Amino acid sequence: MGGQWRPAAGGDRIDVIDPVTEQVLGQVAAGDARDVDSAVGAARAALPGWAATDPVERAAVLAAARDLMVAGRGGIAATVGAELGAPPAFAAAVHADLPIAVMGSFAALAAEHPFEERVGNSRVFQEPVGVVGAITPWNYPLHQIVAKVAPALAAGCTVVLKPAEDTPLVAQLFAAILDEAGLPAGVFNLVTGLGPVAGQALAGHPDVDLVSFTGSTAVGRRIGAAAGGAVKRVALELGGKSANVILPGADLARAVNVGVANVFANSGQTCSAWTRMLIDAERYDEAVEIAAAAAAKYVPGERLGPVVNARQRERVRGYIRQGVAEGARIVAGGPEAPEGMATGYFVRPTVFADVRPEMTIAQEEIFGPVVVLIRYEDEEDALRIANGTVYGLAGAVWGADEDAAVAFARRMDTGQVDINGGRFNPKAPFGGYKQSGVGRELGAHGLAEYLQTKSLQF
Ligand code: TXE
Repeated sequence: MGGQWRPAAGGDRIDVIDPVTEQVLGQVAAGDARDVDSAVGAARAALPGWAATDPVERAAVLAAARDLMVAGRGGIAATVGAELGAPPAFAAAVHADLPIAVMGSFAALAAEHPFEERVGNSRVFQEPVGVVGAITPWNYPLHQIVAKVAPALAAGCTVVLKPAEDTPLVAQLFAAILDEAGLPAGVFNLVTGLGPVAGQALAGHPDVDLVSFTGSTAVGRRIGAAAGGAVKRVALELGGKSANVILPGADLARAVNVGVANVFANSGQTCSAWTRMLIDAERYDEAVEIAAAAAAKYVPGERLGPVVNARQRERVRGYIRQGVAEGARIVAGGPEAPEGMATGYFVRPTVFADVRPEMTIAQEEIFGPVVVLIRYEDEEDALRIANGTVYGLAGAVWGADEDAAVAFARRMDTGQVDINGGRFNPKAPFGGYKQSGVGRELGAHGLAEYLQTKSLQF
């Protein structure tokens, strides 16, 4: 904070555990309300200077940070690989390359964005919201950080980040990168610590102007309520239960294989994962066979990493047992530990068939390698099922006729839909309908979250 590394005010530290070996990887400071207060003070002090910089100057710092991330790609991948247990290829291609792409896109956007425009007899200015409190989860540790910090810095805001206690090491690495990129002291501040201690202190700090949170719906709801009470800006990226709708004419093998891969990537710990696969009754049995075969390729400890911690493992296994209890049929995987894996927070890649839309495993976010296959009768039925949860974060539609797939997607109550597979676009807005959240991340919409407008009339 304020350009300095320091221990927590209380002197406590948190162990960081490797989810593969269950051994302690390292320790970080366990910050508390006093540390948060100092960090917010540093961010407040740095705000006028940073807010007044030319956006092109801010863009240059972000571009430098992006270049340092490219140079440090191996270190980023190794760090996330260790603290999250991500397999090396996935750690590099996703946990490093995704945030690099996002940082690059905000560097470009900062340089291009019209921070001032004329509207009739007015000049309209887009000004930074102020001091941002960012609270991030462990599932895509660096991506979640960059998706908040990069637009905040591009906008001219200053930041206090409280990363997840499971994956704080890559956050430290990122802080060092921003410092090396030439970011002035105090513009970015990092407080590691526990959610209910450091996170809560940051979310409730009176001198934070905007709280941006990604995590569980339970915590997000509380943060949203507190922000409403304090009349402060809030952005929430919460859970999902996204539908993967395979229309009757679609290429079934491709849709099912890509669909299974989408869920099992990152051990199922993706808020936008297509965890409900919807297949027409006629081709349902065929889809079940393809999905079960696809799951067999996800060998725990090789292509499939562990989940992040013991609590998540127990939670995911509990959902699998619940699915069985409610009458769904396991066609791959199950609640037991994977064979021969006594160590590590591994869960067997699991495919459920005969799932009814109202079952717990078809309604609640499991956040593990579990996909449920639901049968639909016709397109209206598919739409009803797709829209029949409290969430609305993402989804997929597969169809031989792209226009028909797009028409279906337009009727889905969800913030982002991939058509026939889709491809990641760092400039496309990402965020939830319904209880999946408030606000958008990435691209110009993501930048707008960190700006407020002022108009001068002439
Ligand atoms: O999340 P938490 P958990 C979902 C997913 C998962 C479940 C539980 O379903 O199984 O949530 O995960 C901080 N005030 N997602 O318990 O606790 C915490 O320190 C302020 C979906 O790990 O919400 C961390 O930095 N902050 C999701 C962050 O919140 C608090 C990603 C997220 O942790 C806090 C993660 C408090 N009282 C989990 N308590 C997604 N949308 O991608 C905790 N935190």
